[in-house]
Amino acid sequence: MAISGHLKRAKEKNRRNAYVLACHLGLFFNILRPELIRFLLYVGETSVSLSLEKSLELYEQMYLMRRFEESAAQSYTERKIGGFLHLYIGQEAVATGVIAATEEKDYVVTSYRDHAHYLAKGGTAREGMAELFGKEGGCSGGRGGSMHFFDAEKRFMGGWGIVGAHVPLAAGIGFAAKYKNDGTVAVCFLGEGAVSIGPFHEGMCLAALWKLPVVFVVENNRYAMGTPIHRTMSTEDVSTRALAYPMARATVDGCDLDESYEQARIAVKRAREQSLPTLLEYKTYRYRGHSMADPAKYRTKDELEEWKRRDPLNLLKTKLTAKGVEESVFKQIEDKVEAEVVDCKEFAEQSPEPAAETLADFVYI
Ligand SMILES: Cc1ncc(C[n+]2csc(CCOP(=O)(O)OP(=O)(O)O)c2C)c(N)n1
Ligand SMILES: [Mg+2]
Repeated sequence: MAISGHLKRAKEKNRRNAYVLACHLGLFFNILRPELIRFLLYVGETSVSLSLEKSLELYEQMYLMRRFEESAAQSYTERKIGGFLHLYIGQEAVATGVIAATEEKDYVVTSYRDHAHYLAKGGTAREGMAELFGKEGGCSGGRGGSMHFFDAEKRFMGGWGIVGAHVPLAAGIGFAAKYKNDGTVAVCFLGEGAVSIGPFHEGMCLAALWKLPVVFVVENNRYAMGTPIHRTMSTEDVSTRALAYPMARATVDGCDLDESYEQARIAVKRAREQSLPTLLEYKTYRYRGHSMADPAKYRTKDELEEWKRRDPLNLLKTKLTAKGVEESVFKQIEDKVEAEVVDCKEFAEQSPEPAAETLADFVYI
């Protein structure tokens, strides 16, 4: 009896061991499979660099983003802008490089830190600033403000305030593109603070399951409001979120415009030609607080200074100077942008307030 009991227990233990081994092997292959896909997808890709002319055009765009927001910050302190104001300063190479890799017909959707994405998608500084001022001439008729820039005609699908909630929308846009077979791609920008939230996983799950032409761009600026990433994730490698679905992934230097463009170009091509999603993690940093109301005391001066040494605008300028672009060329671009920023503020100030009788327009009651 004692022997048969012993044998029974030994058999059970063996079964348990076999089960644990099978689980480990399953886990191993589950992780290996997307990594293999990732490797195969990159094989045969030759890099395409930005021309000098295009780089200068994008420098102008980045300089406009920077000066547009510095001007907005000034207007905010003058109380000309109400509500929230989340600045993108420091992250410009991400939106610029990624959107440069798309076509006009492609869709972009993003979170509340949306001014730069709107400008990169063809939005005007005038309509952007008027939106911040809450005026009729704004891109959302003055009803959206900083967090809700929209321009459906330009295929800029907003400006969303609920963290992660726009990720399933991006999957929906990708689904429509695939259903209509119109060759368009959806690009979804989100913060690293969104990758542990339910809707992020719902969107990722469907994009992988239905093989949707979507590029998810996580802008990892290391903080979600005042919470550093190490307090909410067990890994610093945000791109590993792609492994579960599985989906191709890459980690990108978000300060370097060329790399930003190149990795997005590969992902957009994959979406357009093979109808496959990608998760790109861009390592970046915001120089200001979460919003104008945040003095950002949760980080050290040294940390901020270290990131500022890799300022995306300076990095690009240094690279272009090394290629022979003279200071006078930058000066010309910067003067043009300064005039545009002055003009957009004047436009915003002169644009009328929305009429009182339109108060309930665009509102679901
Ligand atoms: C579902 C939800 N929870 C909480 C908030 C409050 N909130 C606004 S922004 C934010 C942090 C998001 O950080 P991240 O995604 O990293 O974007 P970043 O601000 O760094 O661009 C939080 C928690 C919200 N808007 N929505
Ligand atoms: Mg963040």
